[in-house]
Amino acid sequence: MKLSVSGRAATAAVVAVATVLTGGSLAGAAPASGPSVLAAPDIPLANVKAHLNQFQSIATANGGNRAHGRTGYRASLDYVKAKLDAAGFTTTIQQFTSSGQIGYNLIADWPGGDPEQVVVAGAHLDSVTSGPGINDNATGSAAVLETALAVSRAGLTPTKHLRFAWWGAEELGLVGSRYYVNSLTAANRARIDGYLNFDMIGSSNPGYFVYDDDPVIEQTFKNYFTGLGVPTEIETEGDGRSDHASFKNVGIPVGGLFTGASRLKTTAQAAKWGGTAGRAFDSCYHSSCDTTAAVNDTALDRNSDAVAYAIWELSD
Ligand code: DTR
Ligand code: CA
Ligand code: ZN
Ligand code: ZN
Repeated sequence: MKLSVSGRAATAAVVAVATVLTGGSLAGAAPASGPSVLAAPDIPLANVKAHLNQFQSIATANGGNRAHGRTGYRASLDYVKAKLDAAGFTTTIQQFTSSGQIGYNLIADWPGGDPEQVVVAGAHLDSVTSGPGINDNATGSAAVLETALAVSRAGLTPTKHLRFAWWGAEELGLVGSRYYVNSLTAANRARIDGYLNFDMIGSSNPGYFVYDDDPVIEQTFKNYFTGLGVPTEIETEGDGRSDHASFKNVGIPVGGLFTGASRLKTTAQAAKWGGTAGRAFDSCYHSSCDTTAAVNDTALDRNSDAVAYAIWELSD
């Protein structure tokens, strides 16, 4: 296990939990002594939703989707890249071919940190052809983007090197992420301490699922939700059905979050999380109704904050 939660991170965790418990802002919450530790920021839901609205507009202007090989995919990538470039990231577009069409991954490195210890957070940016792909997966794409922008706003100087990624052609079978992993040298693969995946984090009838993979990553997410008082369950709807599998298959520790797809919410799950039993977590999964109207704001907000929390903790 290569990821660890250091003393610095543990101090930050105490600050973060205290902030959650008091409901207060971070102002004045810094420790009285010791190194200057800053807790992960509260990711503004409005900023994440603004990205969703942009992805929705891009789909609407490009035939109703943001799928691999379609103009809405490249427009989505250009939107994310422009935000990252303006925020000081070093961005790279990686091109590949799948089903006879050109696809792209976008990689954004935050300058600094130990190049021998790299933490990667990613989300697939493509939709299916049948709809705009807002819960699947503008939500993960927007949360990773807004976390990257928060890193920039904070001027974060993490111990580890931070990398953010948006994958192409996930819907064709994890094509972009597999291409990325296969293109890494053995040495560069070994430098990746962990990969965090976010695919569907604003389902309309949400569950709070944490991937049961690397124990340190899993515990980091669980700690965040425990601080919120929100129970979680292990993700079981499709182990290996998203881009983390590309990393896991070559031995890289992985983790992630998920609010559910086409599986039905049980009575017990509705009792603990609210919502509707006997109904799909996302009844618009892979449909034309996967629009901004079908996103649960509370789930999106909690999960976006969890992304930032994990990035702050695991890069410390
Ligand atoms: N791969 C997703 C949907 C999906 C189904 N099960 C899981 C589990 C964990 C993450 C994602 C998923 C899609 O893009 O369609
Ligand atoms: Ca928030
Ligand atoms: Zn999908
Ligand atoms: Zn997806």
